[in-house]
Amino acid sequence: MFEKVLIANRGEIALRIQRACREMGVRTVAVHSTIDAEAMNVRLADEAICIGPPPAADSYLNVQAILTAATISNVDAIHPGYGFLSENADFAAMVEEHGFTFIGPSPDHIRLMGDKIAAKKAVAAVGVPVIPGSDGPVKDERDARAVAEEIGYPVLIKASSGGGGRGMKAAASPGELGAALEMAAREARAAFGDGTVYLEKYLSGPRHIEVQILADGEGNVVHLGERDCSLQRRYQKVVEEAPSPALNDDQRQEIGRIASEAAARLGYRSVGTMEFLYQDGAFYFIEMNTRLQVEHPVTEMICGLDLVREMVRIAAGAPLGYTQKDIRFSGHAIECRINAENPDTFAPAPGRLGNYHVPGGLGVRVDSALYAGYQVPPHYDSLIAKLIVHGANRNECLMRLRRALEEYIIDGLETTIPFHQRLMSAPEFINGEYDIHWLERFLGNHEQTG
Ligand code: MV4
Repeated sequence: MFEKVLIANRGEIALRIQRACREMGVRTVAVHSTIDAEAMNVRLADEAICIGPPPAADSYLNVQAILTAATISNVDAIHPGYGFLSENADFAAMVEEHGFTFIGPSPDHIRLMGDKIAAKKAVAAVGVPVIPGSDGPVKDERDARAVAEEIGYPVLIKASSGGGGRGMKAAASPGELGAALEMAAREARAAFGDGTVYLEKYLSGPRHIEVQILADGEGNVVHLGERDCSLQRRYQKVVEEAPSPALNDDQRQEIGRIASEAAARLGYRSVGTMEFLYQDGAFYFIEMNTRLQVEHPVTEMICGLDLVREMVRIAAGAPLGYTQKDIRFSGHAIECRINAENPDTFAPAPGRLGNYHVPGGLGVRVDSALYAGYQVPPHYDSLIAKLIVHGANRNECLMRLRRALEEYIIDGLETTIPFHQRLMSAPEFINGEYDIHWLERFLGNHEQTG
């Protein structure tokens, strides 16, 4: 087991990783930008190293500074958390080249899954259902038109280096295809430096269901059930839950089996999330994430595993030590992402916390690094806390969530707590009958997806 781990992240996820390490007797090194010097994860770490000024490019994305900090503090391994460098294959490879263990999947798998065309081919080859579309990139309108005629409109043009909705454009008819192709390629080139695009049948009202995978790289793989992440605004998840209210047990077992068998055949190691669109009773793979996800706590709450501990153990060479028959699911969990944003406009609203009171009681978990007097900086993502509740069933979670949201006091800045409270009384949310577009309808802005 590692003696010391560097956590190359900030905020709630840095604290989350630190907690798992501390419970395992593993010492931690926190790296931070100048503005994060007083952050809770920095205070609670065994060592802290400043790696640069506030801009992420100069600090949390500064590979040289992070590797230098790892060398100076003589750590055994680096955990990237999520975001920042967590899915940067070059960073993972450099970490290993510098003699540290990267706590996460192999650089090859990170690279493979970052190329959406290659990822789709790789998982299709190991039995995962994918969305009908082009067999590889579409080079020009003639190419695209031929595929679109075959699969039928509407179609969606997507960036191969994309993700999170950027470089995505829908076309409802042949006349729209040329413009959609051009816009997607231009946006992809600007955002990712790669204008490669591919084409898929556009699913108009799916749910977003993702399967959590855990593998030791020695052929032992388990799935830890699914998460329903359909409640999104501008491709940002706002509420996630496990299990999905849309699936029955047969479907749950089927998609879990497909995902874990695929991970085993790919020789996958560490955590991974296979993202699917679910529509009319069928699943379609869209992407695989090679990182610990923001919403991992809802999975932890229903299966009782500490996913960060499992990542660290696997990276240190331990076998999984259990098989699918040992995984027991219990109850339901829902997570609300609480952002430092105006609850109506969602405009970022950084500021200094006054009174701060965290909800508690049976089945209530808060993952956050906030404290009274903490100054929320404007330089990073606006997520400041995750309120997670667990209950015997979904209704118990809804009651608990309403109660916990009322208890949660964050004075001194605007947060999205009032938005979540409004959501808790929406009939479609209460009934679990929402697809990926429902929230934007509920919020009244009808921006289109593609
Ligand atoms: C799609 C789709 C419909 N049809 N692909 C959004 C970003 C990236 N994860 C892929 N995404 C989508 N791909 C086809 N063929 C709809 C979306 C999509 C979406 C997917 C999951 C969760 C929220 C979403 C919001 C808008 C669009």
